[in-house]
Amino acid sequence: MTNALKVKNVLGQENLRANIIIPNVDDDNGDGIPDGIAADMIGAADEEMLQVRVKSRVVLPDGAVVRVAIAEPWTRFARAFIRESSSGGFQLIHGPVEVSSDEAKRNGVVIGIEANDFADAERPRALDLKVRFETKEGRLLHEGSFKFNVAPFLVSCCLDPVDSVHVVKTKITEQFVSELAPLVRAAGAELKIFDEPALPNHDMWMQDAVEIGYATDGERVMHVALHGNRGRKLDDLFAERFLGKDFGVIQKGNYRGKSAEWIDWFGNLEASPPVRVNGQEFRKGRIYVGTQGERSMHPDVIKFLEAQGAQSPVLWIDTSWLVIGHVDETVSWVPSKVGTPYRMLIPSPRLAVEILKKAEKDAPGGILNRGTKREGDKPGEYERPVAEALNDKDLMAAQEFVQKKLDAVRRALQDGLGVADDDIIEIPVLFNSSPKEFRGRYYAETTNMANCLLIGSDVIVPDPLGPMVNGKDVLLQAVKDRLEPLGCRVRAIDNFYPYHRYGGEVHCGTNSTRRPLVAR
Ligand SMILES: [Ca+2]
Ligand SMILES: [Ca+2]
Repeated sequence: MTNALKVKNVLGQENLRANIIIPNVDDDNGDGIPDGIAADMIGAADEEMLQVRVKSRVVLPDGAVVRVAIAEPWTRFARAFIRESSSGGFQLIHGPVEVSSDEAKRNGVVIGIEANDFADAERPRALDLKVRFETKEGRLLHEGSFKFNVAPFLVSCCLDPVDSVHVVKTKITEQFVSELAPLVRAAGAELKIFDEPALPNHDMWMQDAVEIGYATDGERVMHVALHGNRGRKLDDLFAERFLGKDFGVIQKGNYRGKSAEWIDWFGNLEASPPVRVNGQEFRKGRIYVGTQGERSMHPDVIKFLEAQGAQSPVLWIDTSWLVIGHVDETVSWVPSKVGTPYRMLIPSPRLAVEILKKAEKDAPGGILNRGTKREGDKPGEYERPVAEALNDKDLMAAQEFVQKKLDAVRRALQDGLGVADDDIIEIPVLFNSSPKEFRGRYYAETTNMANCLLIGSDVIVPDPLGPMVNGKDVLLQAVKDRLEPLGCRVRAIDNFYPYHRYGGEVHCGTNSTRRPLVAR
C-alpha cells in the first residue's frame, strides 16, 4: 500500500502508483495544448493521471452509480476520470456514472485523477477526492474520501547534471555560439541552439526568459519551465518550443512593464545546492532572489514558489547597488570532490585589485580587457592599461564600495544558507559605474567569472582577457588555481562582445535543462 490514508473500512482503496500527482502540464501528443486542459482523453491513460482502484465491500444493487468530486480549492484545477471496463479507456466524469455490480465486485472502479496546475498561495498541495456510491434513486450506499499531494515545482540546482544547454543565436551571438558548442559537448551535454528569425538581435538573454525546474513523484520526472515575464518574444517562443512530452510549461505573474525591467527576469532567481541552516534542512536547495529597495521579483512568482514549500522561504539578497541587479551577478556554485560537496563563488574586487597590482609589478604594461576594442569605443572605455586603471582614484574607490556591498551579500548568503567560511571562493572581478547612467549602481568592468555556466564539473567562465604574466592570464589563472584542486575543469569563453558589453555574461546568455537526482 502506498497510500497512508485509511478509509474507514467503507471503501477499499488500492493505489496503482504513489499518491503524489505530477500536474499534467506537459503535452504528450504535441498539439501545443497542455494535456491537463486538453479535451477529454480517449484510450490509454496519460502518465500524469494518477489511478486509484476503489472497491466496495458491499454488493452494489443494479443501477448503482458512483459520484466523484474534487474538493475545493482544487475543483477547477483538477479532473477526475473513470476507467471503462469495456474499452479500458478513461472517460471524464461529468456526473453520476453507472457501475456494473459484477464488475465492481470483481475489479472495483478505477478512478483517474489529474491536476492541471501546481499548488499556489490559495491552493495547498493537498488535494481531496470524494467518492460516493449511490443507488439509482440517489440513496447513499457508501462514501469515502482520498487525499493526494500535488508534487511541488522545484527550481533546478546548478549542481544537477545537465542534459541540454540552451542558447540564442542571433547576429550578435553567432560567434559565441560556435565557440560554446565544443565546450558543451566536451562537458557531456547537448547544445540546443535557439535560432529563430523572428527574434530581435538583442533578445538573447536565455537565462532571463525562462526558469527551468522540474516536478517529481519520487520516481518519474517532468521538466517544467516557468514562462518568462519579460514581455519579450523569446519568452513565448522558447515556452512554445519547450512544451512536449515530459516537458511542461507554466506561467506565474505576467509582464509588469518597464518599471519591473530586469528585476523580474529569471537571472534573478536561483536555487542553492542542498544546505542545512540552523538545523533546518533544505534538501532541494533554497531559492534566493535579488531585491533593489522597493523593487523585487513579481509577487505572484514569489507566492507561487513559497506555496511549493520545498525550497522556501525565499532568501532576499540586496542587489540595489548593481545596475541590472540579478542575483546571478553575485553568487554561483561549483561542486567539490574535496570536503563539502559544493563551494560558493562570489566576486571580489579586493582580490582583483590585489592580483592586478602584483601583475603590474611582475610584468609592467599589462592590458585590461585585452583585445576587446571595437570601433566607436571611447578611449579607455573597455580596453585600458592596467597601470591606468590602478591609478584611477574613482575606479579604486568604486572597488572599496562594491567590496563592502559584496561582503554584506556574503553574510546574507552565509546566514541564509549556512555556508561555512572555508566553502567560499572569491573570484576576481573589477566593478565600475557611469557618472551619467544609473548613478550609484555598478556593473562588472572586467568579466564577472562568477556568472559562469556549470556543466557537471566543467566551469565555463567568461574569458577575463586580463593581463598576461609568463604567458598566462592572471585573472583566469587565479580562478583555475582555486577551482582545479576541487576537481573542476575551468574553460574560458570570450563573451565580451555579445554579452559583457550589454551587462551580462555566459550564465545570463544560457539556460540548462538539468536532470535532478531523484530519491527512489
Ligand atoms: Ca501528460
Ligand atoms: Ca535562474
